Amino acid sequence: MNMIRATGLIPTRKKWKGMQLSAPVSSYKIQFNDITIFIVEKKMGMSRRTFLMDLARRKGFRVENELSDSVTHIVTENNSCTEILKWLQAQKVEDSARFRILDISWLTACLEAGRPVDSEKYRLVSKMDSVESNSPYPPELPVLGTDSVSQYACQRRTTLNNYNKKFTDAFEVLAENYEFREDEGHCLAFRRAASVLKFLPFAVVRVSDVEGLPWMGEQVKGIMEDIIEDGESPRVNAVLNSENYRSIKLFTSVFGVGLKTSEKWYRMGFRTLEEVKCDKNLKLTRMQRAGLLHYEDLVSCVSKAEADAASLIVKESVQRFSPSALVTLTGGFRRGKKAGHDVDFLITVPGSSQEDELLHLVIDFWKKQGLVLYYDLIESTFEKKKLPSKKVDGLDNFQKCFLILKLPKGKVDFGNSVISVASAEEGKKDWKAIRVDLVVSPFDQYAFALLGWSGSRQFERDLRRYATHEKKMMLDNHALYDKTKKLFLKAASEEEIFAHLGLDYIEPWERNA
Ligand code: DCT
Ligand code: MG
Repeated sequence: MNMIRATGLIPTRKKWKGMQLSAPVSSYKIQFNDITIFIVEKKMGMSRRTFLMDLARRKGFRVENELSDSVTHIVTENNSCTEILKWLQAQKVEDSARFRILDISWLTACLEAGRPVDSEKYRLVSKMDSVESNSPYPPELPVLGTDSVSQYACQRRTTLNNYNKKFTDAFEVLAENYEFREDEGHCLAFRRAASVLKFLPFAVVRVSDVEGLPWMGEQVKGIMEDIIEDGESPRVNAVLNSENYRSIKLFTSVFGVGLKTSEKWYRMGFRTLEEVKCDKNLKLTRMQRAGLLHYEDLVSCVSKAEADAASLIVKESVQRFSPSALVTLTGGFRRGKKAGHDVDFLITVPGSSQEDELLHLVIDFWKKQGLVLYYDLIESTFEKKKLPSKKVDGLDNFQKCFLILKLPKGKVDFGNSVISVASAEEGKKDWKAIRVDLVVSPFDQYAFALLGWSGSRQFERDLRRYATHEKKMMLDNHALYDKTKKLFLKAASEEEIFAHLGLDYIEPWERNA
Protein backbone atom coordinates (compact mmCIF):
# COMPACT_ATOMS: atom_id res chain seq x y z
CA MET A 1 0.00 0.00 0.00
CA ASN A 2 1.13 3.52 -0.71
CA MET A 3 2.46 5.22 2.36
CA ILE A 4 0.82 8.52 3.07
CA ARG A 5 2.84 11.64 3.56
CA ALA A 6 1.71 13.89 6.35
CA THR A 7 3.01 17.13 4.96
CA GLY A 8 2.94 18.63 1.51
CA LEU A 9 -0.44 17.07 0.90
CA ILE A 10 -1.60 19.75 -1.46
CA PRO A 11 0.17 19.51 -4.77
CA THR A 12 1.22 22.96 -5.86
CA ARG A 13 0.05 24.14 -9.24
CA LYS A 14 3.47 23.46 -10.74
CA LYS A 15 3.40 19.89 -9.47
CA TRP A 16 -0.02 19.38 -10.98
CA LYS A 17 1.07 20.37 -14.44
CA GLY A 18 1.52 17.18 -16.38
CA MET A 19 1.08 15.06 -13.27
CA GLN A 20 -1.14 12.02 -13.57
CA LEU A 21 -3.90 11.72 -11.03
CA SER A 22 -3.50 8.82 -8.68
CA ALA A 23 -5.79 5.84 -9.16
CA PRO A 24 -8.86 5.58 -6.92
CA VAL A 25 -7.54 4.98 -3.44
CA SER A 26 -10.00 2.35 -2.36
CA SER A 27 -11.12 -0.89 -3.85
CA TYR A 28 -14.04 -1.03 -1.41
CA LYS A 29 -17.49 -0.07 -2.61
CA ILE A 30 -18.35 3.50 -1.66
CA GLN A 31 -21.78 3.68 -0.10
CA PHE A 32 -21.93 7.29 1.01
CA ASN A 33 -21.25 9.57 -1.89
CA ASP A 34 -22.14 12.85 -0.28
CA ILE A 35 -19.07 13.07 1.91
CA THR A 36 -15.35 12.70 1.33
CA ILE A 37 -13.18 12.37 4.40
CA PHE A 38 -9.58 13.36 5.02
CA ILE A 39 -7.90 12.37 8.28
CA VAL A 40 -5.16 14.67 9.58
CA GLU A 41 -2.03 12.81 10.68
CA LYS A 42 -0.75 15.60 12.96
CA LYS A 43 -0.84 14.42 16.61
CA MET A 44 -2.57 11.19 15.54
CA GLY A 45 0.38 9.41 14.04
CA MET A 46 0.74 7.52 10.78
CA SER A 47 -0.17 4.02 11.88
CA ARG A 48 -3.39 5.03 13.66
CA ARG A 49 -4.33 7.18 10.67
CA THR A 50 -3.72 4.33 8.24
CA PHE A 51 -5.76 2.00 10.44
CA LEU A 52 -8.70 4.41 10.65
CA MET A 53 -8.64 5.16 6.93
CA ASP A 54 -8.78 1.50 6.08
CA LEU A 55 -11.57 0.84 8.56
CA ALA A 56 -13.67 3.72 7.25
CA ARG A 57 -13.19 2.56 3.65
CA ARG A 58 -14.28 -0.95 4.57
CA LYS A 59 -17.47 0.58 5.97
CA GLY A 60 -18.23 2.30 2.67
CA PHE A 61 -16.85 5.77 3.35
CA ARG A 62 -14.82 7.67 0.79
CA VAL A 63 -11.49 8.53 2.41
CA GLU A 64 -8.84 10.40 0.47
CA ASN A 65 -5.10 9.93 0.99
CA GLU A 66 -4.52 13.53 0.11
CA LEU A 67 -6.38 16.73 0.79
CA SER A 68 -7.92 16.83 -2.66
CA ASP A 69 -10.59 19.15 -4.05
CA SER A 70 -13.28 16.60 -3.34
CA VAL A 71 -12.70 16.47 0.43
CA THR A 72 -15.70 17.72 2.42
CA HIS A 73 -14.97 16.50 5.98
CA ILE A 74 -11.65 16.85 7.80
CA VAL A 75 -11.22 14.61 10.83
CA THR A 76 -8.65 15.39 13.49
CA GLU A 77 -7.59 14.15 16.91
CA ASN A 78 -6.16 16.29 19.71
CA ASN A 79 -5.89 19.42 17.56
CA SER A 80 -7.80 22.63 18.15
CA CYS A 81 -9.71 24.28 15.32
CA THR A 82 -7.14 27.07 15.28
CA GLU A 83 -4.31 24.56 14.90
CA ILE A 84 -6.09 22.92 12.00
CA LEU A 85 -6.83 26.25 10.30
CA LYS A 86 -3.16 27.19 10.66
CA TRP A 87 -2.15 23.82 9.30
CA LEU A 88 -4.52 24.26 6.35
CA GLN A 89 -3.03 27.65 5.66
CA ALA A 90 0.46 26.12 5.69
CA GLN A 91 -0.84 23.64 3.09
CA LYS A 92 -1.82 26.67 0.97
CA VAL A 93 -5.53 25.93 1.36
CA GLU A 94 -7.21 29.29 1.19
CA ASP A 95 -10.81 28.16 1.15
CA SER A 96 -10.85 26.19 4.39
CA ALA A 97 -14.45 27.35 4.85
CA ARG A 98 -15.56 24.61 2.48
CA PHE A 99 -14.61 21.87 4.97
CA ARG A 100 -16.36 20.56 7.98
CA ILE A 101 -13.60 20.26 10.57
CA LEU A 102 -14.60 17.49 12.93
CA ASP A 103 -13.33 15.73 16.00
CA ILE A 104 -12.32 12.09 15.66
CA SER A 105 -15.33 11.12 17.81
CA TRP A 106 -17.53 11.91 14.78
CA LEU A 107 -15.72 9.31 12.70
CA THR A 108 -15.88 6.68 15.43
CA ALA A 109 -19.60 7.38 15.86
CA CYS A 110 -20.04 6.91 12.10
CA LEU A 111 -18.08 3.66 12.15
CA GLU A 112 -20.18 2.40 15.01
CA ALA A 113 -23.44 3.36 13.27
CA GLY A 114 -22.24 2.03 9.93
CA ARG A 115 -23.35 5.27 8.23
CA PRO A 116 -22.61 8.99 8.42
CA VAL A 117 -24.09 10.50 11.59
CA ASP A 118 -25.00 14.15 11.96
CA SER A 119 -21.75 16.06 12.35
CA GLU A 120 -23.02 19.25 13.95
CA LYS A 121 -22.10 18.47 17.54
CA TYR A 122 -18.65 17.20 16.57
CA ARG A 123 -17.61 20.40 14.81
CA LEU A 124 -14.48 22.17 16.08
CA VAL A 125 -15.17 25.84 16.69
CA SER A 126 -12.62 28.49 15.95
CA LYS A 127 -11.88 30.90 18.79
CA MET A 128 -9.91 33.13 16.47
CA ASP A 129 -12.99 34.22 14.55
CA SER A 130 -14.36 36.02 17.57
CA VAL A 131 -11.07 37.18 19.08
CA GLU A 132 -9.47 38.68 16.02
CA SER A 133 -11.69 40.95 14.00
CA ASN A 134 -9.21 40.83 11.15
CA SER A 135 -8.79 37.09 11.25
CA PRO A 136 -6.92 35.70 8.25
CA TYR A 137 -9.09 32.61 8.44
CA PRO A 138 -12.47 32.45 6.77
CA PRO A 139 -15.43 31.53 8.99
CA GLU A 140 -16.36 27.86 8.97
CA LEU A 141 -18.81 26.68 6.34
CA PRO A 142 -20.75 29.70 5.15
CA VAL A 143 -24.23 28.22 5.02
CA LEU A 144 -26.42 31.19 4.35
CA GLY A 145 -24.55 34.34 5.41
CA THR A 146 -25.80 37.37 3.54
CA ASP A 147 -22.28 38.47 2.69
CA SER A 148 -21.03 35.07 1.57
CA VAL A 149 -21.95 32.71 -1.21
CA SER A 150 -23.65 29.54 -0.06
CA GLN A 151 -22.04 26.19 -0.75
CA TYR A 152 -25.52 24.97 -1.78
CA ALA A 153 -26.81 25.67 -5.30
CA CYS A 154 -30.36 25.83 -3.91
CA GLN A 155 -29.34 29.00 -2.03
CA ARG A 156 -27.94 30.70 -5.12
CA ARG A 157 -29.93 32.28 -7.93
CA THR A 158 -28.31 31.02 -11.12
CA THR A 159 -29.73 32.35 -14.39
CA LEU A 160 -28.60 31.41 -17.89
CA ASN A 161 -26.34 34.49 -18.03
CA ASN A 162 -23.04 32.76 -17.56
CA TYR A 163 -20.19 35.27 -17.49
CA ASN A 164 -17.58 32.58 -16.97
CA LYS A 165 -18.30 30.16 -19.82
CA LYS A 166 -14.63 29.72 -20.74
CA PHE A 167 -14.00 28.35 -17.23
CA THR A 168 -17.22 26.39 -16.81
CA ASP A 169 -16.83 24.69 -20.22
CA ALA A 170 -13.32 23.64 -19.20
CA PHE A 171 -14.54 22.28 -15.85
CA GLU A 172 -17.37 20.42 -17.60
CA VAL A 173 -14.83 18.60 -19.81
CA LEU A 174 -12.81 17.54 -16.76
CA ALA A 175 -15.94 16.57 -14.78
CA GLU A 176 -17.20 14.49 -17.71
CA ASN A 177 -13.83 12.77 -18.05
CA TYR A 178 -13.88 11.89 -14.33
CA GLU A 179 -17.46 10.66 -14.75
CA PHE A 180 -16.30 8.38 -17.55
CA ARG A 181 -13.58 7.09 -15.23
CA GLU A 182 -16.14 6.67 -12.44
CA ASP A 183 -14.23 9.02 -10.15
CA GLU A 184 -17.25 10.64 -8.52
CA GLY A 185 -15.26 12.74 -6.07
CA HIS A 186 -13.29 14.67 -8.65
CA CYS A 187 -16.28 14.80 -10.99
CA LEU A 188 -18.37 16.45 -8.30
CA ALA A 189 -15.57 18.83 -7.32
CA PHE A 190 -15.43 20.28 -10.85
CA ARG A 191 -19.24 20.31 -11.26
CA ARG A 192 -19.56 22.24 -7.99
CA ALA A 193 -16.88 24.72 -9.01
CA ALA A 194 -18.58 25.25 -12.40
CA SER A 195 -21.90 25.76 -10.66
CA VAL A 196 -20.50 28.52 -8.40
CA LEU A 197 -18.92 30.30 -11.38
CA LYS A 198 -22.20 30.14 -13.33
CA PHE A 199 -23.82 32.00 -10.45
CA LEU A 200 -21.29 34.85 -10.35
CA PRO A 201 -22.74 38.09 -11.73
CA PHE A 202 -19.36 39.09 -13.18
CA ALA A 203 -16.57 37.64 -15.32
CA VAL A 204 -13.58 36.43 -13.35
CA VAL A 205 -10.41 38.13 -14.63
CA ARG A 206 -7.92 37.14 -11.94
CA VAL A 207 -7.80 34.16 -9.62
CA SER A 208 -8.08 36.40 -6.57
CA ASP A 209 -11.64 37.22 -7.75
CA VAL A 210 -12.80 33.81 -6.54
CA GLU A 211 -11.11 34.06 -3.13
CA GLY A 212 -13.50 33.03 -0.37
CA LEU A 213 -16.02 31.35 -2.70
CA PRO A 214 -16.99 27.77 -1.90
CA TRP A 215 -15.55 24.83 -3.87
CA MET A 216 -12.58 26.79 -5.26
CA GLY A 217 -9.87 24.23 -4.56
CA GLU A 218 -6.27 24.32 -5.66
CA GLN A 219 -6.81 22.28 -8.82
CA VAL A 220 -9.75 24.45 -9.81
CA LYS A 221 -7.76 27.63 -9.31
CA GLY A 222 -4.76 26.20 -11.15
CA ILE A 223 -6.88 25.59 -14.24
CA MET A 224 -8.42 29.05 -14.00
CA GLU A 225 -4.94 30.55 -13.79
CA ASP A 226 -3.89 28.72 -16.98
CA ILE A 227 -6.98 29.93 -18.83
CA ILE A 228 -6.47 33.50 -17.60
CA GLU A 229 -2.78 33.50 -18.54
CA ASP A 230 -2.76 31.48 -21.77
CA GLY A 231 -6.39 31.33 -22.85
CA GLU A 232 -6.39 27.56 -22.43
CA SER A 233 -5.58 24.79 -19.98
CA PRO A 234 -3.09 22.05 -20.90
CA ARG A 235 -4.95 19.62 -18.66
CA VAL A 236 -8.25 20.27 -20.44
CA ASN A 237 -6.55 20.08 -23.84
CA ALA A 238 -5.01 16.74 -22.90
CA VAL A 239 -8.48 15.36 -22.11
CA LEU A 240 -10.02 16.81 -25.28
CA ASN A 241 -7.28 15.20 -27.35
CA SER A 242 -7.38 11.84 -25.62
CA GLU A 243 -8.74 9.01 -27.72
CA ASN A 244 -10.53 7.48 -24.74
CA TYR A 245 -12.45 10.64 -23.82
CA ARG A 246 -13.41 11.36 -27.43
CA SER A 247 -14.64 7.83 -28.05
CA ILE A 248 -16.60 7.51 -24.80
CA LYS A 249 -18.13 10.96 -25.39
CA LEU A 250 -19.17 9.92 -28.89
CA PHE A 251 -20.62 6.55 -27.84
CA THR A 252 -22.52 7.92 -24.83
CA SER A 253 -24.07 10.55 -27.10
CA VAL A 254 -26.11 7.72 -28.67
CA PHE A 255 -29.55 7.30 -27.06
CA GLY A 256 -29.52 4.02 -25.12
CA VAL A 257 -25.74 3.77 -24.82
CA GLY A 258 -24.36 4.18 -21.31
CA LEU A 259 -20.90 4.05 -19.86
CA LYS A 260 -20.71 0.25 -19.70
CA THR A 261 -21.53 -0.25 -23.38
CA SER A 262 -19.26 2.63 -24.41
CA GLU A 263 -16.32 1.12 -22.56
CA LYS A 264 -17.02 -2.27 -24.09
CA TRP A 265 -17.05 -0.79 -27.60
CA TYR A 266 -13.86 1.12 -26.83
CA ARG A 267 -12.15 -2.07 -25.60
CA MET A 268 -13.35 -3.85 -28.74
CA GLY A 269 -11.41 -1.26 -30.71
CA PHE A 270 -14.28 0.80 -32.08
CA ARG A 271 -13.61 4.51 -32.45
CA THR A 272 -16.42 5.72 -34.74
CA LEU A 273 -20.15 5.07 -34.97
CA GLU A 274 -19.68 3.82 -38.52
CA GLU A 275 -17.49 1.01 -37.18
CA VAL A 276 -20.16 0.15 -34.61
CA LYS A 277 -22.93 0.15 -37.22
CA CYS A 278 -20.91 -2.03 -39.61
CA ASP A 279 -20.28 -4.80 -37.10
CA LYS A 280 -23.09 -7.21 -37.80
CA ASN A 281 -22.21 -9.46 -34.84
CA LEU A 282 -22.74 -6.70 -32.31
CA LYS A 283 -25.85 -7.24 -30.17
CA LEU A 284 -27.70 -3.94 -29.82
CA THR A 285 -30.73 -3.21 -27.69
CA ARG A 286 -33.89 -1.91 -29.34
CA MET A 287 -33.14 1.46 -27.74
CA GLN A 288 -29.60 1.55 -29.14
CA ARG A 289 -30.79 0.59 -32.62
CA ALA A 290 -33.26 3.50 -32.51
CA GLY A 291 -30.54 5.78 -31.13
CA LEU A 292 -28.18 4.94 -33.99
CA LEU A 293 -30.91 5.12 -36.63
CA HIS A 294 -31.96 8.66 -35.61
CA TYR A 295 -28.54 9.75 -34.41
CA GLU A 296 -28.13 12.87 -36.56
CA ASP A 297 -31.54 14.27 -35.62
CA LEU A 298 -31.16 13.50 -31.93
CA VAL A 299 -27.64 14.89 -31.60
CA SER A 300 -28.68 18.19 -33.20
CA CYS A 301 -30.67 19.14 -30.06
CA VAL A 302 -34.27 20.27 -29.73
CA SER A 303 -34.96 23.97 -30.33
CA LYS A 304 -37.43 26.04 -28.33
CA ALA A 305 -39.76 26.12 -31.37
CA GLU A 306 -39.64 22.33 -31.61
CA ALA A 307 -40.28 22.03 -27.87
CA ASP A 308 -43.32 24.31 -28.23
CA ALA A 309 -44.66 22.21 -31.10
CA ALA A 310 -44.14 19.06 -29.04
CA SER A 311 -45.96 20.77 -26.13
CA LEU A 312 -49.01 21.33 -28.33
CA ILE A 313 -49.04 17.73 -29.48
CA VAL A 314 -48.65 16.40 -25.93
CA LYS A 315 -51.34 18.71 -24.48
CA GLU A 316 -53.85 18.01 -27.25
CA SER A 317 -53.35 14.28 -27.00
CA VAL A 318 -53.39 13.99 -23.20
CA GLN A 319 -56.49 16.18 -22.85
CA ARG A 320 -58.25 14.22 -25.59
CA PHE A 321 -58.40 11.31 -23.11
CA SER A 322 -58.43 13.23 -19.85
CA PRO A 323 -59.77 16.77 -20.32
CA SER A 324 -58.83 17.97 -16.84
CA ALA A 325 -55.24 16.70 -17.01
CA LEU A 326 -52.44 19.20 -16.43
CA VAL A 327 -49.46 19.02 -18.77
CA THR A 328 -46.37 20.95 -17.65
CA LEU A 329 -43.15 21.50 -19.55
CA THR A 330 -40.29 20.67 -17.18
CA GLY A 331 -36.50 20.11 -17.56
CA GLY A 332 -34.26 22.66 -19.21
CA PHE A 333 -37.02 24.36 -21.21
CA ARG A 334 -38.87 25.25 -18.01
CA ARG A 335 -35.65 26.90 -16.83
CA GLY A 336 -35.67 29.06 -19.96
CA LYS A 337 -33.13 27.17 -22.05
CA LYS A 338 -33.28 27.80 -25.80
CA ALA A 339 -32.22 24.24 -26.67
CA GLY A 340 -32.12 20.86 -24.98
CA HIS A 341 -31.29 17.22 -25.57
CA ASP A 342 -34.93 16.30 -25.01
CA VAL A 343 -38.32 17.75 -24.00
CA ASP A 344 -39.58 16.76 -20.57
CA PHE A 345 -43.26 16.80 -19.56
CA LEU A 346 -45.02 16.18 -16.28
CA ILE A 347 -48.62 15.05 -16.42
CA THR A 348 -51.09 14.94 -13.55
CA VAL A 349 -54.84 14.76 -13.17
CA PRO A 350 -56.26 16.97 -10.39
CA GLY A 351 -58.42 15.02 -7.99
CA SER A 352 -57.22 11.66 -9.20
CA SER A 353 -54.69 9.49 -7.40
CA GLN A 354 -53.88 7.03 -10.15
CA GLU A 355 -54.12 7.41 -13.91
CA ASP A 356 -52.44 4.23 -15.16
CA GLU A 357 -54.36 4.13 -18.43
CA LEU A 358 -53.73 7.65 -19.68
CA LEU A 359 -50.18 7.19 -20.94
CA HIS A 360 -51.14 3.96 -22.74
CA LEU A 361 -54.03 5.70 -24.49
CA VAL A 362 -51.83 8.58 -25.62
CA ILE A 363 -49.07 6.31 -26.95
CA ASP A 364 -51.58 4.14 -28.82
CA PHE A 365 -53.13 7.25 -30.35
CA TRP A 366 -49.70 8.50 -31.50
CA LYS A 367 -48.80 5.08 -32.88
CA LYS A 368 -51.91 5.20 -35.06
CA GLN A 369 -50.86 8.68 -36.22
CA GLY A 370 -47.42 7.35 -37.12
CA LEU A 371 -45.71 9.70 -34.66
CA VAL A 372 -43.83 7.13 -32.59
CA LEU A 373 -40.33 6.15 -33.72
CA TYR A 374 -39.45 4.51 -30.40
CA TYR A 375 -40.99 4.21 -26.94
CA ASP A 376 -40.33 2.53 -23.65
CA LEU A 377 -43.17 2.73 -21.14
CA ILE A 378 -42.23 2.04 -17.53
CA GLU A 379 -45.02 1.38 -15.06
CA SER A 380 -45.06 3.09 -11.68
CA THR A 381 -43.13 1.27 -8.96
CA PHE A 382 -44.15 3.53 -6.12
CA GLU A 383 -44.95 1.99 -2.76
CA LYS A 384 -46.87 4.35 -0.57
CA LYS A 385 -45.12 3.76 2.74
CA LYS A 386 -41.54 4.04 1.54
CA LEU A 387 -39.40 6.86 2.89
CA PRO A 388 -37.91 9.32 0.45
CA SER A 389 -35.06 7.57 -1.26
CA LYS A 390 -31.45 8.31 -0.31
CA LYS A 391 -30.38 7.71 -3.88
CA VAL A 392 -29.13 11.00 -5.25
CA ASP A 393 -29.29 10.37 -8.95
CA GLY A 394 -31.58 7.39 -9.22
CA LEU A 395 -34.77 7.47 -11.20
CA ASP A 396 -38.00 7.99 -9.33
CA ASN A 397 -40.94 5.59 -9.17
CA PHE A 398 -43.41 7.42 -11.41
CA GLN A 399 -44.97 5.87 -14.47
CA LYS A 400 -43.02 7.31 -17.38
CA CYS A 401 -42.35 6.94 -21.06
CA PHE A 402 -39.12 7.62 -22.95
CA LEU A 403 -39.92 8.34 -26.57
CA ILE A 404 -38.48 9.28 -29.89
CA LEU A 405 -41.22 11.29 -31.54
CA LYS A 406 -41.55 12.02 -35.23
CA LEU A 407 -42.08 15.79 -35.16
CA PRO A 408 -43.54 17.12 -38.42
CA LYS A 409 -41.82 20.09 -40.07
CA GLY A 410 -43.73 23.03 -41.52
CA LYS A 411 -47.38 23.85 -40.73
CA VAL A 412 -49.33 20.85 -39.51
CA ASP A 413 -52.89 20.57 -38.24
CA PHE A 414 -53.03 18.73 -34.96
CA GLY A 415 -56.37 18.41 -33.24
CA ASN A 416 -57.63 21.94 -32.72
CA SER A 417 -54.18 23.50 -33.20
CA VAL A 418 -51.89 24.29 -36.06
CA ILE A 419 -48.27 23.61 -35.26
CA SER A 420 -45.52 25.23 -37.21
CA VAL A 421 -41.87 24.34 -37.00
CA ALA A 422 -39.09 25.28 -39.45
CA SER A 423 -40.46 24.43 -42.87
CA ALA A 424 -39.28 21.34 -44.67
CA GLU A 425 -36.64 21.77 -47.36
CA GLU A 426 -37.49 20.50 -50.80
CA GLY A 427 -36.53 16.89 -51.38
CA LYS A 428 -35.59 16.39 -47.74
CA LYS A 429 -37.56 14.49 -45.10
CA ASP A 430 -40.40 16.53 -43.65
CA TRP A 431 -39.93 15.50 -40.02
CA LYS A 432 -37.36 15.48 -37.28
CA ALA A 433 -36.81 12.83 -34.62
CA ILE A 434 -36.85 14.34 -31.13
CA ARG A 435 -36.50 12.83 -27.67
CA VAL A 436 -39.49 13.29 -25.38
CA ASP A 437 -39.91 12.17 -21.76
CA LEU A 438 -43.40 11.90 -20.27
CA VAL A 439 -43.83 11.46 -16.52
CA VAL A 440 -47.17 10.87 -14.79
CA SER A 441 -47.45 11.81 -11.12
CA PRO A 442 -50.34 11.39 -8.69
CA PHE A 443 -51.83 14.80 -7.98
CA ASP A 444 -50.74 14.91 -4.31
CA GLN A 445 -47.09 14.41 -5.36
CA TYR A 446 -47.23 16.88 -8.23
CA ALA A 447 -45.24 19.68 -6.52
CA PHE A 448 -42.42 17.27 -5.61
CA ALA A 449 -42.39 15.77 -9.09
CA LEU A 450 -42.34 19.23 -10.67
CA LEU A 451 -39.46 20.38 -8.47
CA GLY A 452 -37.50 17.19 -9.17
CA TRP A 453 -38.02 17.21 -12.93
CA SER A 454 -37.25 20.90 -13.39
CA GLY A 455 -33.55 20.52 -12.58
CA SER A 456 -30.85 21.43 -13.07
CA ARG A 457 -29.16 18.26 -11.88
CA GLN A 458 -26.74 20.23 -9.74
CA PHE A 459 -29.64 22.20 -8.26
CA GLU A 460 -31.49 18.96 -7.44
CA ARG A 461 -28.40 17.39 -5.89
CA ASP A 462 -27.87 20.37 -3.63
CA LEU A 463 -31.55 20.59 -2.64
CA ARG A 464 -31.30 17.02 -1.37
CA ARG A 465 -27.91 17.57 0.24
CA TYR A 466 -29.25 20.69 1.94
CA ALA A 467 -32.35 18.88 3.19
CA THR A 468 -30.26 16.03 4.60
CA HIS A 469 -27.39 17.99 6.16
CA GLU A 470 -29.02 21.23 7.22
CA LYS A 471 -32.59 20.17 7.99
CA LYS A 472 -32.48 16.47 8.90
CA MET A 473 -35.09 15.93 6.20
CA MET A 474 -35.24 13.64 3.19
CA LEU A 475 -36.38 15.00 -0.16
CA ASP A 476 -37.07 13.10 -3.34
CA ASN A 477 -39.39 13.42 -6.34
CA HIS A 478 -42.31 12.03 -4.31
CA ALA A 479 -42.18 13.54 -0.85
CA LEU A 480 -40.41 15.43 1.94
CA TYR A 481 -39.85 13.62 5.23
CA ASP A 482 -38.90 15.31 8.49
CA LYS A 483 -36.72 12.85 10.40
CA THR A 484 -36.94 14.79 13.66
CA LYS A 485 -40.71 15.03 13.68
CA LYS A 486 -41.01 11.64 11.94
CA LEU A 487 -43.64 12.85 9.50
CA PHE A 488 -44.17 13.64 5.83
CA LEU A 489 -44.56 17.33 5.01
CA LYS A 490 -47.29 17.92 2.46
CA ALA A 491 -46.94 20.52 -0.27
CA ALA A 492 -49.27 21.67 -3.03
CA SER A 493 -46.70 23.92 -4.73
CA GLU A 494 -42.95 24.28 -5.14
CA GLU A 495 -43.12 27.41 -2.97
CA GLU A 496 -44.41 25.31 -0.06
CA ILE A 497 -41.54 22.85 -0.42
CA PHE A 498 -38.97 25.65 -0.29
CA ALA A 499 -40.81 27.05 2.76
CA HIS A 500 -40.71 23.66 4.54
CA LEU A 501 -36.96 23.61 3.93
CA GLY A 502 -36.56 27.16 5.23
CA LEU A 503 -35.26 28.27 1.84
CA ASP A 504 -36.08 31.42 -0.09
CA TYR A 505 -38.08 30.53 -3.18
CA ILE A 506 -35.93 30.17 -6.28
CA GLU A 507 -37.74 30.57 -9.61
CA PRO A 508 -37.20 27.88 -12.27
CA TRP A 509 -35.10 30.23 -14.45
CA GLU A 510 -32.85 30.81 -11.42
CA ARG A 511 -32.12 27.10 -11.03
CA ASN A 512 -29.57 26.84 -13.85
CA ALA A 513 -26.84 25.84 -11.43
N1 DCT B 1 -32.87 14.89 -13.27
C1 DCT B 1 -32.16 14.74 -12.09
N2 DCT B 1 -31.24 13.76 -12.00
C2 DCT B 1 -30.99 12.95 -13.05
C3 DCT B 1 -31.69 13.10 -14.24
C4 DCT B 1 -32.63 14.08 -14.33
O1 DCT B 1 -32.38 15.46 -11.14
N3 DCT B 1 -30.07 12.00 -12.92
C5 DCT B 1 -33.86 15.95 -13.37
C6 DCT B 1 -33.22 17.29 -13.55
C7 DCT B 1 -33.58 17.70 -14.92
C8 DCT B 1 -34.75 16.83 -15.32
O2 DCT B 1 -34.71 15.72 -14.46
C9 DCT B 1 -34.72 16.45 -16.76
O3 DCT B 1 -33.52 15.78 -17.08
P1 DCT B 1 -32.73 16.10 -18.40
O4 DCT B 1 -33.63 16.19 -19.55
O5 DCT B 1 -31.60 15.11 -18.48
O6 DCT B 1 -32.08 17.50 -18.04
P2 DCT B 1 -32.36 18.94 -18.64
O7 DCT B 1 -31.99 19.89 -17.57
O8 DCT B 1 -33.73 19.01 -19.19
O9 DCT B 1 -31.27 19.05 -19.77
P3 DCT B 1 -31.48 19.00 -21.36
O10 DCT B 1 -31.80 20.41 -21.73
O11 DCT B 1 -30.17 18.58 -21.92
O12 DCT B 1 -32.57 18.04 -21.65
MG1 MG C 1 -34.43 17.72 -20.67
